[in-house]
Amino acid sequence: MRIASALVATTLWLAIGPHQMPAPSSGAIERVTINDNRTPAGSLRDGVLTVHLEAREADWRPDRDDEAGLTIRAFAEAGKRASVPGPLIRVPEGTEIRASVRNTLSRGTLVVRGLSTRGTPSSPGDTIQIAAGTTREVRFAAGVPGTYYYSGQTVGAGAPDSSAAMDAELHGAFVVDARGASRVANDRVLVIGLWRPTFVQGALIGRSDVLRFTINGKAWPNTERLTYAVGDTVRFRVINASVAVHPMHLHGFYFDVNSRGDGSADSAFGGPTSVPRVVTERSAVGRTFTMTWVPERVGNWLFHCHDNFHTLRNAPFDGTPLVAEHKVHVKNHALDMMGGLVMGIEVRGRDTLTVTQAGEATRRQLRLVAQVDSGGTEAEPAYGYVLHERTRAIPASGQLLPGPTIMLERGKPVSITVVNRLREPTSVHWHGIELESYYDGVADFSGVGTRVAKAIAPGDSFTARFTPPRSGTFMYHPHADETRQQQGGLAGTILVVDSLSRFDPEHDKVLMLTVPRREADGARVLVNGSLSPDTLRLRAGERYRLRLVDLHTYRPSMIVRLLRDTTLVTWRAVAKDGMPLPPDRATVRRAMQQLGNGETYDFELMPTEPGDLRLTVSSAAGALLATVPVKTR
Ligand SMILES: [Cu+2]
Repeated sequence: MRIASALVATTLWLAIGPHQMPAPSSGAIERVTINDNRTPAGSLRDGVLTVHLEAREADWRPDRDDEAGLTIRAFAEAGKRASVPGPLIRVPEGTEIRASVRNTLSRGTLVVRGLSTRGTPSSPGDTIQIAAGTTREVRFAAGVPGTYYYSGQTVGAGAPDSSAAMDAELHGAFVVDARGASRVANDRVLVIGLWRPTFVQGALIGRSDVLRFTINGKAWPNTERLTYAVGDTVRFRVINASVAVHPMHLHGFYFDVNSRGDGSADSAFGGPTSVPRVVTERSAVGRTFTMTWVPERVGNWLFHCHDNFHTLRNAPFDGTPLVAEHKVHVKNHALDMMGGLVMGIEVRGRDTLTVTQAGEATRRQLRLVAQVDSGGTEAEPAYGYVLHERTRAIPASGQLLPGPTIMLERGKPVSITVVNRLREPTSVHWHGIELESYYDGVADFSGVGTRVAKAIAPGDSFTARFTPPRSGTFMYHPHADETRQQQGGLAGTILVVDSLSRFDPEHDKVLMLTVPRREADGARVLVNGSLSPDTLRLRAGERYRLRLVDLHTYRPSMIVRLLRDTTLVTWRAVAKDGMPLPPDRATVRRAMQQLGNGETYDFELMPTEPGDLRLTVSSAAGALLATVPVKTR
C-alpha cells in the first residue's frame, strides 16, 4: 500500500541520498525500444513457440526520446534491442512454449516469474533462477486463455534499493488467445509500470518526487496516442505490473470489464455471469483486466489513472525541482500539467448523436462558480464551488465544503456555466456523464479537431451543455491542475434522477469522500466536506439509498464499512459508476466496499431495528480515517 502527502513528501525527497539517485543513462549502452505490444516475440511453428529472452542493462527514455533517461534492466529478444515492456509472449491456447532466458548481467542471480502454465495454481516451479552469464531453458504449456505477465528480479547484485529500481521495468505481457480467435489481434495490450529510485513499503509519494508511472514504457504526454473511428469496438488488456493500485478511468463512455485476472489465473465474465459496465476499474497490484468499449462520439478523450498522484507532472531525473504548480507558465494544461498514467484517444468520424440540438432557451440554466474560500495560502489554496440557479445559491453562506451536489434530471438538457473566480485557470470535468468531447472539461484537450476547449481563465467562464442520458451517481471536479485544485476543495457530486420533484432527500444520502485541505499526514478523510460528519438519521423498516462517491486525490484502496458494534450489517448493491447493476450483481451482501478514486457505488439499506450503527472509512491497512454516526429510530 502507499500513501501520499505533499508535506511529508519533502522528507522522502531529502531521505533519498545521492547514492540512491537514479543512475543517469550512459551513451555507451543500448537504447531501449518502446514496445507497443503489437508484435509477438519468438517463432510459432506446429503449436510450439520458441523464444529466446535476455536480461540486459539498457538506456530507457520514458519521456521524449531526446530527454534524459535511466539505466535500467530490461528484457530483450536475442538479436534484438531490449524493450520496455519486455517482449510480448502471445500464443493461441494449446501452444507449448519453449523459452530460454539468458542473464547477461555481470553480477547477481536473475529470478524470473511467470514463464509457466496459466490457469493453474502457482507452484514454486513457476520461478526460475539464472546465475550471471548463464542461460536457462523452460518448457511449459500456455494454459488457460487470458491476460498475464512475466517479470524478473535480480538478487545479490548491489544494494537492494537501487536493484529494485533498476528491475522495475523487467516485465513483459503474456497473452493466451482463445482457440479460434482471430490471428490478427484487434486489441491493445497496455502494461502499467512504476519506476522509483527507492522502494519502501508504505512509503510516501510526494508532489515532486522523481519517479515514472508509464503505460507501455512511456509517461504522458509521451504515451502512445490511440485513434479510433466512431462505432469501432475497442478492446484493451490492461496489466498492472507496478507496485501501486490504479483506478483506471475512461472519459465519456462506459466500458465492459470482460475479465479480471490476478496474474496466474484470469476469470472471464459473460454467459451466466453478467459483464460489469463501469467508467472506472480499480486494478490492484499485479492484477489484469480486459475492457471493451465503443466510441460513439468524436473528439479527444482520456483513459487515465484517477489517483491524482499517478498523473502528476514528471519530475526531471536530474533532481531539478519542478516549478510550483501556481507559478508555472502553462501553455497547455493537459500536456504541461499532467504526467504518468494517461493515454489520449482521438475518435474520428461522424457522431451518432448531437447534444447541442436543444435550444438554449429550453435548457435548464445553472451557474457553477469556482471561488476562493477562507483559510488558504497561495501554495495550498482553499477553494470551493457555489451553485446558482435563478435566485438560489448552494451553499448560501459559510465554508465552501463540500462542493454542492448538482441535481439533474435524466433526459433534460442542461447548461452549466462555470465561472472562474479563482486566481488561476480551471476547468470542470463531468465525470461519468456521456457527453460531447468539447464539454468534457479536460483543459486544452477536450474537443474535436481545432475546436478544443481552453482552460477557463480567471474572470472568464465556460458553458457546458449536455443531456444526462441515465439516472445515477456521478461527480465533477477540475481537470486543470486537478491535484492542487481538488485538494483545495473543488470536488462535488452529480446526482441524475428520474424526477427532481419526486426525489426524496430523506431516503437518498450522498457520502462523498475527499481529501482534507492542507492535509499533513493523510490520517483523516473528509465525508461530505467534514472531519466530523453529520449523523445519518434513519427509521427502522424504511428503505434508503446510500451513494458512495470517492473523489480522494490518493488512497486508491479505502474501505467503507457499515457496522453494528463490530459486526457488518448487510446492504444491497444497486449501482456502480451510475450504472444500475444487473440482477446477478445486485445482491444483498455484507456492508463493506473497497473504493478506488473516481468510483461511485450505490447501496440500498433497510435498517430492521432501532439502534446505533456507524459507517467507517479505513485505509487498506486498517487505519481508521473517518466515522459517520448512524442512528436508527
Ligand atoms: Cu494509478
